Amino acid sequence: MIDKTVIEAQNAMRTPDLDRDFDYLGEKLDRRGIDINQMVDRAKEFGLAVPSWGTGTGGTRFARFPGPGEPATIFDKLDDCGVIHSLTQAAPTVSLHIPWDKADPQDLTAKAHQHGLAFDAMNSNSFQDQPDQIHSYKFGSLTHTDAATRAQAVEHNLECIEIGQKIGSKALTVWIGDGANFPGQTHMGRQFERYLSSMKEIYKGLPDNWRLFSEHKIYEPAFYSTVVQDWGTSLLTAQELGDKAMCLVDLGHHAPNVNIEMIVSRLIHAGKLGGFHFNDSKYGDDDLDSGTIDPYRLFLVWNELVDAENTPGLDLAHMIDQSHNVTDPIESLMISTMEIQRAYIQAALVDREALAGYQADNDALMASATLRAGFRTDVDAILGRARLSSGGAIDPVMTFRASGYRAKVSDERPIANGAGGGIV
Ligand code: RM4
Ligand code: MN
Ligand code: MN
Repeated sequence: MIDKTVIEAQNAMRTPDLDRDFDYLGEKLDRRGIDINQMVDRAKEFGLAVPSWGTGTGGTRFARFPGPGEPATIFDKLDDCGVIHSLTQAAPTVSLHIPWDKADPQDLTAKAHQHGLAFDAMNSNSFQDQPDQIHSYKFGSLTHTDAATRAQAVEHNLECIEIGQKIGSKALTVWIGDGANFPGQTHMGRQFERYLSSMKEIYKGLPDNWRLFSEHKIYEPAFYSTVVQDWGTSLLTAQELGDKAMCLVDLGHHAPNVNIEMIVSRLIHAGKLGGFHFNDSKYGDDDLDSGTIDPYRLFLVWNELVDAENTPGLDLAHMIDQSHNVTDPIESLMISTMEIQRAYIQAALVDREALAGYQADNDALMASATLRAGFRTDVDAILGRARLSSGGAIDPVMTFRASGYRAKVSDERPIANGAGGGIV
């Protein structure tokens, strides 16, 4: 994969600067009563899941422009995920999408273990028709008016659980595109009832130590109404299903300016926050790299999570869900991994006691300044030191470029077809 000697040589070049930056930041944090080494430990313990589908070049509904050396199989994708983890040391798991990633479970686990990886949540796909499929999802899947079509979609989700059990996954994420393009096209109430009864069938097949994540999204592919369009619907679903059902928040699935951190707070309050799909967006479900458009919002989400980190039962799945249309997907996923980790550490720096005091005194100015002090702190040296001491790269992107990995796999992997649009 990535030659250890390349990582070492790259790190050797950067270690003197890192050491200086680290010492200075340590001194500054000390003045704030923060032990920098504790922050390094936090950064080292942090881990998230990479989406297998994010390792390929994405596209819009207009076009897709493939890059060189794209992964052709799930095993290529796992190799790429191995690279991301070896350089960042912060992405130890992979989230699979079925049927895109269907393969012999033993081969999947063998390949994952080779890279020190494990599997996070399984993702079902009833938003596309597969070649061998009997009933079409054109007019819906879990909510379709036809019982046989719903049963087929339920069956598919149960199969995802079955595959997941064989590879050590413990969760299923359900996102459906069902909805309507025209007012009057569907009866919104009855459609939701059909959704709930299908989800109950899936829930019945969930092993005891598994969780079912319900993922909401405001629109697309349905443009008038979407069945699970908001966190309210997602929460209703999770509450109706039972204890193993939780809500998953994809940061890109809200209208612009929606206060996502407040949604996070509400779901924590309800005991129903299960996990995230991290990405960034400007207009809709843009699936841009995390922290590249609105890093402050990412920080504010993490602020809620750090604030609630000792909540009994809170066990979150941190996953990325992005589409990389113009960048090298490995580089984008590494940048996102580090930006998510950065927001987490910045949130951990917030002086929560002082913040609570200012909130109690209604000192709005100092409360917001206390919060921003975390966001304004450059924690690069903490992240770099965490990676270095775990065997990763101080600068993953530059090390990746120096490794020649992309050129090497370009020679080995078949050239991807560039014609169509779409996410994968
Ligand atoms: C959706 C949603 C799902 C993802 C698909 C590919 O917009 O974010 O999580 O599985 O895209
Ligand atoms: Mn998602
Ligand atoms: Mn999405």
